[in-house]
Amino acid sequence: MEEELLKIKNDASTLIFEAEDTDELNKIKLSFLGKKGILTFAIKNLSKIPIERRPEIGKLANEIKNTLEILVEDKEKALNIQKETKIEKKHIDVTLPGIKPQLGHLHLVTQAIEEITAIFEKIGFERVRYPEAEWDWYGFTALNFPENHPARDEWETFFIDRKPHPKYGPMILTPHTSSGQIREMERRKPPIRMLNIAKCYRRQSDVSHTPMFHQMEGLVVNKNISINHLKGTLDYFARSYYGEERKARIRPYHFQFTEPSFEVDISCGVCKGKGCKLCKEGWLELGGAGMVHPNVLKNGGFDPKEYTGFAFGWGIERVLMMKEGIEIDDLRTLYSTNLDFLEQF
Ligand code: FA5
Repeated sequence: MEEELLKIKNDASTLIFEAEDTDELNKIKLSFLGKKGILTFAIKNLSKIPIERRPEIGKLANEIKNTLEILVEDKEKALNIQKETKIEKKHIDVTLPGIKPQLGHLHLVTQAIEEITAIFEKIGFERVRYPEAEWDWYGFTALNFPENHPARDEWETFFIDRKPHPKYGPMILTPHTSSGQIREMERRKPPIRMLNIAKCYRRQSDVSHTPMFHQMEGLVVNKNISINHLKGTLDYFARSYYGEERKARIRPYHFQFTEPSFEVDISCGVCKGKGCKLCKEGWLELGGAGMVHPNVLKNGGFDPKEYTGFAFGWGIERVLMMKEGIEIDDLRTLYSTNLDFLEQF
């Protein structure tokens, strides 16, 4: 019985699909779904199958009936549209104004990525991308996170269900672009000027967090790199991206993979650093930065006595919101299909 029903479904779907006009479609509809139709007959015969199989087969028969009805309805619409356009073609009025096709545009996060990349490329940074499915080694261990250290929890990581690598440990969805630091050091010799912009994933979803977001990571490694180079780069970015009059400042902070570590602030564009409702004390918080930890340089294959470096890592969504001067009520809107919101940018 099951096979018979599936054959009816296949036969009917093919015929509906191939119908060339509504008359033909109606005939097909009648021959399968009409009072004396093949499917109607099969459904009536359900009483002949053993009682214990009846609910299952009955459910299948109903699903097939619904599917065929939907297929007929869709085909009817398609045939009608075809008919109308044929008529229109016959009576084309060349004096009527044309219908302007709707123009799309890049998503605002993509726009921001392109702009930020251009800014850093001007001062010699190279845009790279590293795997989103990453080994624990690159995401944590090589970045100076001790095994079982609670700091790992802060990153709320997604673990991939597969056998851990004997050397690199479990596979994860990268929770930050800092995983690119070690990969870049393995790939090339100094001078390194890396800009890694990529998707990151964390087990977080609320008004200011999305499970997938973007980070931009800068890494510079060479001989004699100091905090001055970091500060100069931050000021250059603040001026280029936010506006000539904007400045950056650094405050002490803690990250496992940088020493010393900083939080980076950008002077507020609304009150010009005086303090207002948007910023409170004249500064807006951008994200983290610091001098590359000697252990990280070692794990990347460099001698920390010979080389030093700086790194910074910020959320693109945050960087972008600060530029637009917008506080998005719910960050998740960025990745929704809410066109009313997205079309504004
Ligand atoms: C880091 O991820 C560090 N790797 C940054 C870093 C790099 C420090 C290099 C020093 C040197 P943190 O967890 O604070 O740090 O994340 C950085 C930024 O990513 C945050 O300020 C925020 O803007 C963004 N971010 C983090 N989680 C989410 C999320 N779930 N949704 C949206 N943005 C997020």
